[in-house]
Amino acid sequence: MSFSIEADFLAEKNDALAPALAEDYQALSRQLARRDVAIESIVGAVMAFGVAIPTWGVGTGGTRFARFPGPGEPRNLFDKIDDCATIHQLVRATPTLSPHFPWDATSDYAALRENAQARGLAFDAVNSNTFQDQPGQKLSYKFGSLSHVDAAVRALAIAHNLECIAIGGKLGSKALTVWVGDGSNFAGQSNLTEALDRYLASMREIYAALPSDWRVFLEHKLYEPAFYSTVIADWGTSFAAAQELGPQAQCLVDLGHHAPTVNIEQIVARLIRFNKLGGFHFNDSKYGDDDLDAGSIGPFRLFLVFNELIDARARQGAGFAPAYMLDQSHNVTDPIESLMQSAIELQRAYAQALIVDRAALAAAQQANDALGAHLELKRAFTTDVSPILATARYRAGGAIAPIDAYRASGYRAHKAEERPAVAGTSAGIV
Ligand code: LRH
Ligand code: MN
Repeated sequence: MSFSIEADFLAEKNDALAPALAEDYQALSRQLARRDVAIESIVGAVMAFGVAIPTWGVGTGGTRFARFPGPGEPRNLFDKIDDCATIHQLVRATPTLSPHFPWDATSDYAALRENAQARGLAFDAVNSNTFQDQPGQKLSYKFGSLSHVDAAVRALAIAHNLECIAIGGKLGSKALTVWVGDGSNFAGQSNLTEALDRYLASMREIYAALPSDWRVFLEHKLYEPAFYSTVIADWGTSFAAAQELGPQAQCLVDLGHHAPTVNIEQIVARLIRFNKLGGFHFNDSKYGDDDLDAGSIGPFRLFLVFNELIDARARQGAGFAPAYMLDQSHNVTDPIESLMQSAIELQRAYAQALIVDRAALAAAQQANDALGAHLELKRAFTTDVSPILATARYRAGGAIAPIDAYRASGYRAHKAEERPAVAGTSAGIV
């Protein structure tokens, strides 16, 4: 029998914490009421917030140097669904999975979909992978994929993306995320313009295969695995490519895919303004594409991204629905704990962005009151909205203190028994 956390156990844990939470909630409710903020509306919005779990983030991640698997590693997508169901059971904010192929390849996608649905989960965007060669693959992606100089390699990469669309269709997905590591390590190694044109020609074939209600997300990245030039290196190239491809093509912003000093919230605002913001891969970073837990390095920057999203929603209305997904590598933590806390940090940034006094902010901006305007954002960012987040979880049947409940449940120890450890060390992200 596969262990799962019992509802009674959770209720017992919550009962012990509920009185203190109610007290903290009342205090925050009074504080926000003085600022004309109806706390109940924020709780409602947080309860409706959802972010997708990256299936590749449910197991322990690694770097090119090494990966140190933890106990009870998920062995396949069904184990990952069990872990994702446990994450959603406790935080009530992660109702979808974003799968990656062929890492998540299986024989029966209908059964997979049913299994996920039975656990209250659905599938968000599917991710293709033309940045690794598969065992027995005749043509290599060593020198690129969709932009490769060899038409046969490009055709292979195109076919893989079409296969991902077909699989996604069986899973109920409505979007394909295309990130390619294509680029060069030496000046002169690649013709920078011809490489882009080959990429665009390949993407046109993938675009043509999209069902009418699907989107394709182009994911830009400054560098890695290429270290001199990258075909889709920045938001400008991604935007121009999406513009050229058509209305179903949009840009995906992975927070770790920019130079350390780049103003990402402004990139988000620009992509929104030009109706090309498709979604996010949330994570955090200090140096490169570190894939650290969202909000663990720069929570203010994460808040500023959500501040742009709320500003845009006020402008664009309900139709504005970027895809929210996490994309992280959990090298030294229990992935379930990191994913739960990361979902909570996104909810925190979202709730704080919702309590910004937008009228006061606009007035200060209009008056060129630089500090006044800044302090309107800081006031929201420095508001401890934890009682709102815990209340949203509690009302949705989750855990008031998810990590404590998870640790007390012994879930990981049970999984270590159920899932025999895989011998040997490895390297790489999965
Ligand atoms: C590339 C990336 C991309 C995924 C991969 C796992 O760095 O962010 O989104 O395909 O990580
Ligand atoms: Mn990503």
